[in-house]
Amino acid sequence: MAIRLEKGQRINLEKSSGLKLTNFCVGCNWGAVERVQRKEVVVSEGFLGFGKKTEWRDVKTIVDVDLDLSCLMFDIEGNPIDHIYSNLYRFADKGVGLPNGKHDSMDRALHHTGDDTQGDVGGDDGLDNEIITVDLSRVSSEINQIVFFLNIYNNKDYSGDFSGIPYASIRMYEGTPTKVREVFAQYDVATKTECVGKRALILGKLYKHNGDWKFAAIGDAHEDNSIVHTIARVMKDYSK
Ligand SMILES: [Ca+2]
Ligand SMILES: [Ca+2]
Repeated sequence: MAIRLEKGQRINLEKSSGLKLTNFCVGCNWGAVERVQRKEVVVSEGFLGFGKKTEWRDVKTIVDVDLDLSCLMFDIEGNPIDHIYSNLYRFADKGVGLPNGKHDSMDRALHHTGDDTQGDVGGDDGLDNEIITVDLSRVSSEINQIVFFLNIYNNKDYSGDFSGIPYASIRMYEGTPTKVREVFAQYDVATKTECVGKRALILGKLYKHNGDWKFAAIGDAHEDNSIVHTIARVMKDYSK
């Protein structure tokens, strides 16, 4: 039975079998927004423009929703060591003082499966749209905490908040990006009332305590308009 995470909850990474969870996926699943609009559509072209017929119909349009799952790694003092965020973020040329996005951690313990810029179309497909795979046994010994967060990328299609997305959830599970074997813990985002007006969510962090990895569900929502703001926030407020 998967743990339903609550804000502020801390859990041991121990399965019901007693074994430790070391190899798992942190995945985010969400849906594109479907809107029904009343539109005038041509039902008959007629002849040379004469006799053209139109009528008003309900037309379904899909609005792409681009959520971005990312993480930052820190040492025990809270100094940044490494990062994973979409490689579509090219900060190095823009003078914002952040490195470009990348999908692999330097120690190869974490890997991002790639930037999904749309969300599920036609309903929940049961799979996560962006996933960071984690192998705790390979995490560099200097890394003491890994903070996961989620942003809504401000694209031309969707500039709303989490509450406007049909569903968005985060989970930790065993399996692969295309096959979920066993869900360990789950956290629903879009249903949280505190996410109204918010475009960034600090999900939680993996942290080492007396040599054991644990997970703390943070669940703090913020209004950040850009991942740049969220990265600065994580470094300042969530790195220790
Ligand atoms: Ca994305
Ligand atoms: Ca999905």
